Amino acid sequence: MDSSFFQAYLTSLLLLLAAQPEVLASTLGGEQEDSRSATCSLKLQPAGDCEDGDTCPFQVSLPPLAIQLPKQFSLLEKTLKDLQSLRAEVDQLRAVCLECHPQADQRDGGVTPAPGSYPSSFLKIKDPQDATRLQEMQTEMTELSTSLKDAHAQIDTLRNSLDDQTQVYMKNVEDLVNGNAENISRLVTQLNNKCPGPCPAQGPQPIMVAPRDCSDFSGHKTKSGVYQVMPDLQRGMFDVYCDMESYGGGWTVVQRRLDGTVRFNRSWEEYKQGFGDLRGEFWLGNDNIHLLTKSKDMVLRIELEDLNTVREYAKYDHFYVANEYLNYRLSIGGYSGTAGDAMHYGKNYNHDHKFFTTPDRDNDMYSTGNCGAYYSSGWWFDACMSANLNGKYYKKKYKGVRNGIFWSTWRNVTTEPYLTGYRQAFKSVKMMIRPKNYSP
Ligand SMILES: [Ca+2]
Repeated sequence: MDSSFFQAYLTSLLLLLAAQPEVLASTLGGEQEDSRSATCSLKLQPAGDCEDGDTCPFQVSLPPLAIQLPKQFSLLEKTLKDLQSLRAEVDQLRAVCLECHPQADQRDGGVTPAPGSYPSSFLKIKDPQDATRLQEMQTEMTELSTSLKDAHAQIDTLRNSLDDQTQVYMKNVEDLVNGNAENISRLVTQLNNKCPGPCPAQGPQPIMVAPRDCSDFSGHKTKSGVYQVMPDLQRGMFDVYCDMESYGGGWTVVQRRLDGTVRFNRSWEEYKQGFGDLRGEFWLGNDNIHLLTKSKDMVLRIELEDLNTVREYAKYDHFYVANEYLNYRLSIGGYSGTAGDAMHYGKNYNHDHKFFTTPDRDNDMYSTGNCGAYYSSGWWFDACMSANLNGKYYKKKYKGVRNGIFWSTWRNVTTEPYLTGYRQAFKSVKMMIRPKNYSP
């Protein structure tokens, strides 16, 4: 606005001067020339020599110019000043930002500087006391870190030392045990050297280990006969017949039938204690059989011979008779042999897991009678039987109640009565036991 006004003013003034320079000079001069010359100093005067022709240089001196502007121009001036000030501040801030730029990059990148590694520009703190405190904290942190590393190293050292000490301790214990074992071994050797033969009766008598069954005589008893065994210390020694010759020997015979001289129609108590003659016919006794089969895992071998001198056998790898409180319950299994598994004839005739029954003690599975009484025997009756080796001894085939020695899987034993009316009889029976792990 002011520039266009000034241009108009200048243009009109120049046009006036170019048209009538002398008139302007006289008009402006005239009667008020002195007074106006003080306030209006417009002068047009030659400046230098004229050149060829009519071109002469002139100099124009313009009077001072004062223009009255609207009030808003003062606001404009103030705004310009504010802008100037603002620009200075922006420049200052830009300079500061350029200085701060490296820290901004680090924060944006998520990188946390290590303690004590902050750039000096980052730690610029205006208050000198704060800066000192910060420096102290940095120093303390460094010292704590060093202390922590030292403690860790000490713990490792102690741990290694403890491991070493434990190894040394265990080695000492081992050496002590080995040393004691060597001492005992040396003492035993010395004692053995002092007594090369039977020791004289001095001091306590050496404890003899009693044979628990006939297998313990193996190696120094080769002849079959009656020997003493002690399967249980409380029961003490008792006589048994040992078969040391059949099938590797070491057999403890629990039952024998030979000639019918011994009656087997006996009471519970007699079957409990045993009866007969160990060198002839006998029942070893349920208590003794229990102790023998409890002492070791036993196998049972049954030898059978009929009147036609046919011999067969049945072997059971498992044979155990429980105590009297359990009615001498039978456990039998693992059959092998030639006579057939008459102890497990079928679902209705199975002697395994059956109680012992005598004519005076009914523990059988036959609900309306006593199998022992009916068959004149003591046995592990079911309801009633597919085997009964304690039946009557018949010296020939017989008719009527099948109360003789019976083995249901014997050849023709089931069909013969229907064909001939006679029942099978057996000449001899032997039941004997031996430890399962026995080796002659
Ligand atoms: Ca009954």
